[in-house]
Amino acid sequence: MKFHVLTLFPEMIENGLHTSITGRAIEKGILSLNTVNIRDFAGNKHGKVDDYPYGGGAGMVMQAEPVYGAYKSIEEQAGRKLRTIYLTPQGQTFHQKMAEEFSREDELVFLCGHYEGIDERVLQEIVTDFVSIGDYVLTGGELPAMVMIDTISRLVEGVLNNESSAETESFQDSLLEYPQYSRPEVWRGRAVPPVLLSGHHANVEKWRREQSVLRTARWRPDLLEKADLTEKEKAMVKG
Ligand code: 6GU
Repeated sequence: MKFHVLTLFPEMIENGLHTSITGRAIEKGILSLNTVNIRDFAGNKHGKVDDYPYGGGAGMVMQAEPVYGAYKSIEEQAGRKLRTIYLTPQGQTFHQKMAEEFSREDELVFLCGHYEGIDERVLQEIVTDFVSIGDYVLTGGELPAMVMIDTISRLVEGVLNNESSAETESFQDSLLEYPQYSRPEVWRGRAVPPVLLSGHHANVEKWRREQSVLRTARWRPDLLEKADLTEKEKAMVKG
């Protein structure tokens, strides 16, 4: 999978993604990361890429031409039009199913805005998907692009070494995960739940399922509507 990122801050993207699991996958050649500095397409010697908004108002707007030039350089390299995601609070909210869909592409372009946004005309020309990562406002699209790339990356074959990791996903968006414990058995007076030390696999699975249901009811009751609960579990979360 090849990720292209159009940004004024390529070092932010590079530093973030050349780390940990995504970093290793890039080194192994399973993922590829190509950052393009929009400023390199400024078309003036000062590298200026923004200007005042028509109609007035606060802040600056990123101009169409530098963004278009940066996008075109990628399109020419790829030899075809590519799915192009603009990170914006005005987009559709990102979710796991969307990540699964994007993970089926073999090349994706991410466009990161700054200031008060990007000239609407270039967005209409090149963007295929408008995506937000949640209802809060960030200073730019770089962190959201990294969030999306990280989420998509772990769905790509070979990025996680763990073969069962893909199967957890399917239920990840309907119930929260159960709590995990490792050594020591007692830490600062807090013991590991005895069932986890029992060696009784069926009881462990039963306990984990119950913990998932209880946690979801406590912290994300909205998810329970989609979750496939038994009658016993429904009674448990009511009472
Ligand atoms: Cl995609 N961009 C910005 N600037 N803020 C956000 C966002 C995106 N998603 C949530 N907040």
